[in-house]
Amino acid sequence: TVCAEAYNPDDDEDDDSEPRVVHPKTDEQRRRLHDVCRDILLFKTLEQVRGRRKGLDAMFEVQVKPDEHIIDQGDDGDNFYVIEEGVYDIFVKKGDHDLCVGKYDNKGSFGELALMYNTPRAATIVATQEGALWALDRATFHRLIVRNNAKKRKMYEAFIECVPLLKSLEITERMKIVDVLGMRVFKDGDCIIKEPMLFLTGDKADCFTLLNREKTDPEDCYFGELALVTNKPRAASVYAAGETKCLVIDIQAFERLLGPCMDIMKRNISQYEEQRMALFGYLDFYVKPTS
Ligand code: 1OR
Repeated sequence: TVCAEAYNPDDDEDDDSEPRVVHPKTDEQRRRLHDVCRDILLFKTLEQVRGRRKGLDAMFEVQVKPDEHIIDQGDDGDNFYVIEEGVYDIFVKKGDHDLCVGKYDNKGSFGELALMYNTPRAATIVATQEGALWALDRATFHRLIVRNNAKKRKMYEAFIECVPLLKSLEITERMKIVDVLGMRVFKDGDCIIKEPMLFLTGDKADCFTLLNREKTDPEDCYFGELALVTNKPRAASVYAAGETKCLVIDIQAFERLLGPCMDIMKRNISQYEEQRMALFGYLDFYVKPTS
């Protein structure tokens, strides 16, 4: 069994030679920002690397008006956005039309793809009402998140390779999964997966969970099957025995990155009999997402 290396926070170099962006905030602003960023997975692994603080320092508040385009598909990426409030439609070009493919309802984040992969904006984001966002500039995003991603790739590469569901992905695709992994830590006795599911905001599942119990002895390293957190009630509960670290993937982020990979996985089904069961459960969910 191969498991992920433990992360050593001392590895984190603090390069003060680089300009640091700080937008001063009132205590009240800081509190609000802290609240909305708490569940943003991209920030989750930064918690251990001082970077989170820098990220929050650099963020600035943006008030938006109804019908305002926050992002236009095809543009260069300027900022990453975290939603404080408001409803935002997501449009993707299909032929001459802009197709509405989803929306953010008062939570979540967007605008990471262009910054992470140096690509044009992949979708258009339009405010449907007055709202407020927190923005993080491209340079700071790059310094914090993209650099952190390189470390995450090293840390979790081996672990990800062991997850049957993800085995059939190309290495580059697997690495993209790593980019959107976040870490959640549970204390002894905490219920990780229960009925109804954990990681539910409201009553809807929005994360996958990969169990990654870090132990000194790699042979003792345990990870569950990829436990897909769906809206369906689970037969079993999972409790943390000792401190347990869970790698979690935001389902929306997964879909954004790997929609096309589903085809690849489907193609491979016949070759990977063992994966079949896992895949069917997953694909079933993917093809017919519960609303
Ligand atoms: P960006 O920097 O490319 C647009 O700027 C943002 O819209 C993008 O980052 C994502 O954060 C967000 N496909 C691509 N980008 C999406 C999508 C999406 N949904 C939100 N964004 N979808 C696939 C459509 C074929 C929708 C998946 C649910």
